[in-house]
Amino acid sequence: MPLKNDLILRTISGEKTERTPVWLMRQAGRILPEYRAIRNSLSGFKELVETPELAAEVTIQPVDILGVDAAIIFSDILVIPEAMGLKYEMVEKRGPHFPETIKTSADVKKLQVARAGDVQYTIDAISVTKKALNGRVPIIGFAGAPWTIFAYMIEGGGSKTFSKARRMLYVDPKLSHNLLQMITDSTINYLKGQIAAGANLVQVFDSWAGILSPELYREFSLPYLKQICDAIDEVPKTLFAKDAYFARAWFGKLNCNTVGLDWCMDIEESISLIGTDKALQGNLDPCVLYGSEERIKKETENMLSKFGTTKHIANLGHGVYPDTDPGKVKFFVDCVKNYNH
Ligand code: 1CP
Repeated sequence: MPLKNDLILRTISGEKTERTPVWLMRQAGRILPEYRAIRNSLSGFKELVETPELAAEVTIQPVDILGVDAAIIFSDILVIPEAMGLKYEMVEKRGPHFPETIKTSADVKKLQVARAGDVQYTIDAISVTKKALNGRVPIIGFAGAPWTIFAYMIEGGGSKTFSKARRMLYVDPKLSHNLLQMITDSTINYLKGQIAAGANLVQVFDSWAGILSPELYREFSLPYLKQICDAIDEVPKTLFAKDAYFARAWFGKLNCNTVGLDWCMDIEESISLIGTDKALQGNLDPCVLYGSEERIKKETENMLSKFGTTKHIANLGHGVYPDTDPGKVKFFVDCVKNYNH
């Protein structure tokens, strides 16, 4: 079915579009009271992720309510470790927790490379979303980057330093590479499954890129990102690596179409490091949305003028914070839509 709004795809391909497209990282499931209403009627986060009709419903909410130019499928990056054999729990108000973690090569041996069918609920959620959207906007599929997934599997949950995960890279590089390769193969299978079900583009989140030194990043993250980019050629690929200042020039050489920037990355400097072949996505500080409408407008327009008229997808520099007023989010979206370059 042809897309009615394909602004994002045309922007990625380099076309000068009628306006800059806009969506927000973590737009589904954080800020909307309509999301909380559904979420509170269920046993927990996982029930929502694993029920395709409901996951589709919360995926579409921001399209209806905020008017964004893409839907990102409602799921989590942690479905991959679970599909590989490491179950996660989502603890209310605290975040993810893995009762078992990876400590030895014997633990790695117990895991399997996941197939797309091992995450059938998200594949099905994409099919249901596709049908319900009826071509209104593109669907973004996603996965965590191998390093970020590895970090949760070793650490067992969120952490400020992920020091157990970083320790593993020094203490047992062989185990680390084996596990990273299994995650990479699983991620490729999973993304291909999402694309077959109807994802129009995919994004890889390397949320914990910034805690590695450039040397470690080059050895333990970049080669696996490259494998993913090279394996996926059906749809455009976006790479978002938080705090990875040192990696921007390397990303310019990867076989991806779009690079996401966080708000601390200078726009002009990023363009010169990454080059003009890639589209760029981002990068407003999510805290701008706590400001007055006047301030939001000023900051948004400043960002839009710096990125210029082509190859830019407006977004925040990381996920929208949960206590942001949805009215301010809508105001941001409208500022982008109304801006005349
Ligand atoms: O009960 C709840 O509602 C739990 C909150 C929640 C939600 C709504 C979690 C727990 N995950 C999600 C959904 C989710 N996660 C999406 C859905 C679509 C969207 O809203 O855009 C996406 C894209 C993610 C991706 C994700 N999960 C990332 C990468 C993006 C990023 O923000 O850096 C990461 C690191 C996670 C792990 C995770 N899941 C949930 C939490 C609280 C966390 C972070 C844990 C930590 O502190 O390390």
